[in-house]
Amino acid sequence: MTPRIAILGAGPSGLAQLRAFESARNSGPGPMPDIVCYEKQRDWGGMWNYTWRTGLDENGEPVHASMYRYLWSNGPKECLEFADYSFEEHFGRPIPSYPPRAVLQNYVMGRVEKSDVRKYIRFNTAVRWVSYSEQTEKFTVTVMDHDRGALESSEFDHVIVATGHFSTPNVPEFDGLEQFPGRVLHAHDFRDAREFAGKRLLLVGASYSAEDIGTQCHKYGASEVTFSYRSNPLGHAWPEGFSEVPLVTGIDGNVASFQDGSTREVDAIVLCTGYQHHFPFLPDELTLRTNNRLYPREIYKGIFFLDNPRLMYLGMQDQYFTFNMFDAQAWYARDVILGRITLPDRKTQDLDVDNWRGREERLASAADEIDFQAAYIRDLVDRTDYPEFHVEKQGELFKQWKLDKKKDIMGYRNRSYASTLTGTISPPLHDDWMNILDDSFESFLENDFSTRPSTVP
Ligand code: FAD
Ligand code: NA0
Repeated sequence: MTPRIAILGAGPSGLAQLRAFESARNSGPGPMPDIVCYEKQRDWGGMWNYTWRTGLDENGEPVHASMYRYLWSNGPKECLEFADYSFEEHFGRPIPSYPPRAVLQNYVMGRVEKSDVRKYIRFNTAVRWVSYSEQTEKFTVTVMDHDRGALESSEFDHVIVATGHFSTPNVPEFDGLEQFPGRVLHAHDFRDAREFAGKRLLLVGASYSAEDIGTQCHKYGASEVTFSYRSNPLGHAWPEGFSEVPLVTGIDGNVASFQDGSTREVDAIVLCTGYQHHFPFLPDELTLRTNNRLYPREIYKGIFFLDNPRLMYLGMQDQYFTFNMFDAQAWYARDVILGRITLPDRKTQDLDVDNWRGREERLASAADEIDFQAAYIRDLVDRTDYPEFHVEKQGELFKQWKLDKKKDIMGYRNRSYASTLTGTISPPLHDDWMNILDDSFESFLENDFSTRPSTVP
């Protein structure tokens, strides 16, 4: 019997899974499973599809996108490169290390456009519910086909959840927010920094969203940016106009108070307080419960749901590595489904998870975290035919990236790094990142990038 597989989501993780099966199909004969990928958006790309919409989409589904205008990669592209598809192959020439969203999206989609996987995807189709029968050992996946306006159900032997985890906002409450006279929004609904030009902005949170939305609003003319942290400040050498204060204790009119007793007037508040892993289409017994961390507990090898390994999750970790980590997971999941890798018994799986969790809990620095995620990926890729890529070298680039940000938070995107695939050092941006206000695909790629010297760390 040909196994049937449902892939939920056609973002980078779901597409990695389609690409993994395509690669096996192209590399020789052998039975391949029947695959259906359900995607609620009208196109592939997941988080990388920009939309102006917030709240609900045209079908009444929650808007998936948390990306905003003028978003540039926050890590060097050399750390995201697929092992089987270099940036140079895609663009036909070297491009700078920090591309804007549309350029990265074009690269990620370019690989799948060259393969023949689009035919597996049912677009505009939202997964509503997944159940599992112990008797038949099959999953029933119920979806809403918005083109037909009809629910339908099908049976599968394996389900791969690739629905992302940066779409359902974590929204805390602070005293006085309901009376605040300005805009209050979560980072998930942030779209255009120009809205905040001339405004005094308060950002709650001290991670990537706060850092990036704060720097971007400064770039597009916000008059003041205040970060309020719960645990630790971002700690960068911020230029004039920025400050960091402890957690908000309350808001009175337009005056925010903080744990250190300080107060300040603000015009708008953006809650950059992270996201929840949210799977409204799964029953309790199949739901992964975790916060945003490098090694969620309930999944063996970061993929296989311990209580039912026929259910797999991709991309559920906190992420330094992204696209190539999704590949590593997808190739491994594929090989388990094809019987090329046999999963050990439950006890061995539990011990393996405990071992990785123990390591994760002892991590003391960002450099340790990067090494940890690189080791996790190495453990996966060494067991499949995923082309060799230099994950440890990419880890070293991530460590350099961390140092570059510490040195110059507003200028780190002007740096260049060498591809671990081709060895080519990226050309510099055509101007300092702070001066580039147009982030469109066309305006980025019309530059010849060879007129300025590279700034190599
Ligand atoms: P997603 O990209 O989130 O894709 C999940 C897909 O599942 C979506 O297409 C969604 O529509 C679909 N889906 C969800 N629910 C359902 C359902 N019920 N039925 C059917 N389909 C469903 N990574 C980087 O490498 N570099 C960056 O610069 C970067 N910037 C980021 C900026 C922001 C603001 C955010 C939030 C994330 C950023 N990331 C970045 C991380 C990003 O999440 C990953 O790059 C990547 O998109 C994760 O891929 P994914 O496929 O796991 O999830
Ligand atoms: P993210 O920054 O949205 O990145 C997601 C933050 O929220 C932590 O600082 C946490 O504090 C804080 N927080 C949570 N609950 C809080 C509360 N009740 N009160 C105060 N603060 C609270 O989320 P997280 O999870 O990193 O941090 C939550 C992803 O989006 C990342 O993977 C990132 O790569 C991506 N991203 C990328 C870009 C670009 O590439 C831009 C934005 C986001 P604490 O105390 O837990 O530390 C350009």
